[in-house]
Formats: sequence, C-alpha cells, structure tokens
Amino acid sequence: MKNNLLHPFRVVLALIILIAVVTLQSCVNSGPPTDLTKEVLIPKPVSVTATGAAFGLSNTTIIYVADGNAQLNQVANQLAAELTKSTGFVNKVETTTSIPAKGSIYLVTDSNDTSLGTEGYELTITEELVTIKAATPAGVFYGVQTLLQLVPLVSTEDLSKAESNKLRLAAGTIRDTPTYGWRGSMLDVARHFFSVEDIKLYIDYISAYKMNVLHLHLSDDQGWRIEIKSWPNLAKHGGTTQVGGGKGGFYTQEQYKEIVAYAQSKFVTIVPEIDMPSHINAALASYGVLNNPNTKFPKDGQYVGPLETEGIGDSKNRPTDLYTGQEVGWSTMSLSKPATLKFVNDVIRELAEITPGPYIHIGGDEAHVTPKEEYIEFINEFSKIVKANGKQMIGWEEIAQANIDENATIQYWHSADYAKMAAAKGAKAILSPSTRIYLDMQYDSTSRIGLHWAAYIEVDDSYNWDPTTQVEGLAKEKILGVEAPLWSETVVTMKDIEYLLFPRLPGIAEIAWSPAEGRSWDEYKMRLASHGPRMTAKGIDFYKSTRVPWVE
Ligand code: TNX
Repeated sequence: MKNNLLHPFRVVLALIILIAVVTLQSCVNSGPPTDLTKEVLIPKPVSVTATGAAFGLSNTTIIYVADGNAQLNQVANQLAAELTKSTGFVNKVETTTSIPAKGSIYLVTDSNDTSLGTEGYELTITEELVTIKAATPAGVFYGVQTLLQLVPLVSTEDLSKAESNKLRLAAGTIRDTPTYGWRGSMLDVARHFFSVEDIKLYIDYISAYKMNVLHLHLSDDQGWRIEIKSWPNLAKHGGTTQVGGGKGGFYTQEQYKEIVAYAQSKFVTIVPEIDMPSHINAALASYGVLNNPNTKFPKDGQYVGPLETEGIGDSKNRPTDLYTGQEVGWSTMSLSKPATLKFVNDVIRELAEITPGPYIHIGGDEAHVTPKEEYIEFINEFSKIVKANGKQMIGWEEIAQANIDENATIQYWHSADYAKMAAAKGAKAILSPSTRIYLDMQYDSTSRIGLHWAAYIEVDDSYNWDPTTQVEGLAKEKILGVEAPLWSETVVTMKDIEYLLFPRLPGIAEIAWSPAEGRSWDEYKMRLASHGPRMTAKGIDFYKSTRVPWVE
C-alpha cells in the first residue's frame, strides 16, 4: 500500500499541483482565453463567432505578409509598431509565399474575394495562426485595427518583462464590412492653427476607429492655412493670426503633401476645403483686389455696415483688417470684382494639383451678406471650376440652392429642406447633424470649452441617432455617410481636441461603420465603459461622462 502510486492522497496532491500549474500558466499568459464574442470592440463588427481556444501572442510572433505588396507591407509595419507601443514586443515583419508556420500573424489580400466589399475583412484566430484576409490592403488595415483592440492591455510594469510573456487572444472568426463608405471627421485649422504633427495624431485617432475621411477646413475669416504659390500673400499675411489673436500659421504645399501621404498610409482621404464666397476675410485682408463693400466687418462683435472707408475700399483696393473674433457670415467675395474668379481658378487649380483624393470642398455656408442670386452664380462657377480640375465638388447644405447635379455632394448640418432639395437634383449627402455630431458642442453647461448654439451633446446624444432617420424624407441611397466636424473657435491645443473627441468619436465611428440593427445605448455604454482604459493607455484624457459606468 505504502508505495501505491494511485493512493488517493497522491492523486489529490497530483491534481492540486496540476491545477496550480495550469492556473499559474494562464496567469503568466494574462488570464484564461476569453470568448471572442465577449470581447469589447468599437465599432462593433458585423459578425463574430468564437471557438473557445486562444492564440498566444509573444515577442517572437512574426508578422507575415503574403506578397511584396508595398501597402500591405506598410500595414504590417504599422501593426508591429502599435504592438511595440502597447506590449513592448518587437515583432518581425517578413514576406512569405506560403501559409506561415504556427504562432504567426498572416496578412493576405485576395482581390477575387469581394464578398466583404472593398473595405471589409475577415480576421481568423486559431491556436496556431492569426489571419487577416481582405480584398484590399484597406480591408487588411481595418482588420488590424480590430486585432489591436483584442490585444490585452498590459501594465507598464508587465511591459518590462514582456519578452517572457504570452498574451492570449480569444480564438474565432470576425467577418466585418462597413455600412457607409464615407466615415469622416472635419478639423477646422482656420479658427485655430494646428501643426502637421497634430494633424497626424488626429489621423491616428480617427483611423483607429476605421474612419476614412479627414476634411480640413483650410480657410475662414480668421486665417488662411495653405500656401498658394500664385497668391502668396494668402498664407503669408492671411495666415498670421487666429481666433483670439494668436500667431496662426499655414502649411506649405510640401507640408500639405506630407499630411496627404500620412493619411494615405492609414487609408484616409484628405478633403481640402476653401470656404467661399463667405468666411473669406483672410483672403480679403491679403488682397484688396478681392475686397468689396458687401463685406460687413464686425467691430466688437457688432456688424458695422459697409466698409466704413466706403469708396476707399473699392477705388484703392483697400484690403480688410485681419479678424480674430468669432462672428460668422459677414464677409463675402463679389463677382463684380474682375480678380475674383481668377483667384478662385488659381486656388482650386493649385489645391487640385496637390490633392490626390477626388474631392474639393468649396464651403458655401452662411453667406449672409452675399445677395442670393450672386450666391447661386458663385456656386455654379465653383462647380464648373472644380470639374475643370478633374475633381468632384462638395459644399455645405446651402449649395442645394444652386444648379447642382449628381456630381455634387452636399454636407447636411441642419436643414432637411436643403438636404431634400439637393437629393431632388441628384446630389448625395454627407450627414453632419449639428445637434448630434458637432464635436465642438459642449457636453453640458459645465464643459470647459466648446460652444452650444446647436445643442449640448452628451456622449449618448451623439450615439442615439441613425443616418437613415435623421432627415425625414431623405432616401438611404442618397446618404454617402457620416462626418463629425470639429470647429475650433474654442479649441486651442491637442488636449482640447482630445477632450471634445473622446469619448464621442468612437460611437460616431460605430454609427458610420456598424449595422444599425439591434443598436442600443445600453449595450454600447458598457462597451464604451470597458474601452475607457484603452483610451487612457493611449494618453487620452477623455471626458468622463457620468452617463457611462467607466471601468477603472
Ligand atoms: C457653424 S455649420 C459653422 C462654422 C462655425 C460653427 C461653430 C457651418 C457650416 N458653419 O462656421 O465654426 O458653426 O459651431
């Protein structure tokens, strides 16, 4: 009896040791494999199935790219860089012609399989392999953004011993594709200037939630932000200030190209906007030949009527003063000035030359002092000029009044009538409802920055709406997608940007990407709550809305 290996005591002891070892092992591997269907993902994928197994991600995991495709290679390197930031791992990127060995990540495109559209992806996680397959590199990029949200958060303490760690990724399959092709945000760099580095970070933020458009509001009354070589004073003089009187700034064409290239690497299209015929004081201040008596320069926030120096303005081509206030709609160009259309032609030509994306945004909003007939003529002219430069015109909803057709896109911000008028003329719409997704609106009356003319927008308000029901009578086929503008009258620093973007941006991205069926704030707020630590890990000091039960 004494030496019997099956003595009950020994069996129990062996079992206890086994359990201890297994428990210890899974602790090292950051917890037991979880259920992929329970993982927190924003935007929510179309379909998720789980197998219950797990993949062990480690420092030695190699990221394989299926072919020599440069874009795919870039995505693989971005993945490696993000993993280094979040886990401390330094994963190699290699090219392969066959399915890679156990323990690898495999990125592959198959242009024949269009079952998930041009931006969809399939992410398959088994014990052996993580595979992201898509018809295009963009699809693979979106699969990578999903994968990154599945990598367990590692504390800084764990980071130092990362090499010995294996992080477990729950196994299963995610098949995913966007609902809308237009998933964007706008940054107003005119009211306050933001550096190239700030814009790159903005692109990182939006693209992590699978947004694919960054609209840059490059000019307004307070500042002209893009170098135009044929009209150099626009940037040189028009770019020298901003709201509140700071020093402003502008992008050289080289810097703009750098922004465009960075955006391309993250599958984001840059849409440049030159706001005309109103919101144009920075240009009128730079070139007197553009100025005209219809512009009503505000003093101390008050409109003071036609140029006080009436007569001087026209005959001597006196430029306006630079403007650092926050009034809107008081400036205008005039078609009676011979220089005006030459200016528009030159600006759009130069902008089109440095913009690979198919769109030019001509503004067109709040032209309160432009006579209506002249406004319509202006938009018709812009439309011809944009087309002549091989681009498609986008304008704020007011352009619906002009002779627009299916080549134009309007950006809805508050008027259902304009949206429907545009649709009747064949144009499509981007939805930017100001009461829902104007990111410059305060959360509530205590928000430290932001405006509230449209609404106070708490995080649930920005989530609880749907594009197909937002504008009554606007057919779904007319809706290109969703774009959340961040106007910057009160936004000065990157911290300010982060405070207004987060936590609203992820939910807006979800509205643009995920199917609407079954969507509910109650379900989403729990995901957002769990997502909080990921925003914190990225160094984002987000607004801690009391409507979300944040996870520490
Ligand atoms: C309205 S809505 C504007 C901008 C302002 C913004 C402030 C629209 C097309 N134009 O000029 O910056 O409100 O929220």
